[in-house]
Amino acid sequence: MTKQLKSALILSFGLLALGAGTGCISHTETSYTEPERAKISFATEKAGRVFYEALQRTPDSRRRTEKHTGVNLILIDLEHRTVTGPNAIFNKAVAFADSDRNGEITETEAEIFSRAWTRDDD
Ligand SMILES: [Ca+2]
Repeated sequence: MTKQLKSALILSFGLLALGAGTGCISHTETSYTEPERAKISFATEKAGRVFYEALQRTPDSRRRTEKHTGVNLILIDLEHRTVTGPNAIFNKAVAFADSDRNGEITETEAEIFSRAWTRDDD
């Protein structure tokens, strides 16, 4: 073992011991985003009611989206969370329901959306 390698190992163990003894530097930052709500109309009152009732029954796993990014070094732990607001789930639901992308949800589209969207299996 060369003298330089020995020095590097001693320095590494020293840093590890310092980190274990004093704790790591940890920083978590959270930012919130709220996209603009999608514009949509409903062909009938029933289409709107079916759509909104299905949206209300949205499983918890779909209500909020979070994205984590992190960097974890020996003594430094940095994390950034991005939390997306409720408009994101509304926009996702509209994109799912308005299958022909004409900006209007029909009763048929709302019924299909209602059956598919409220399953909690994905
Ligand atoms: Ca449509």
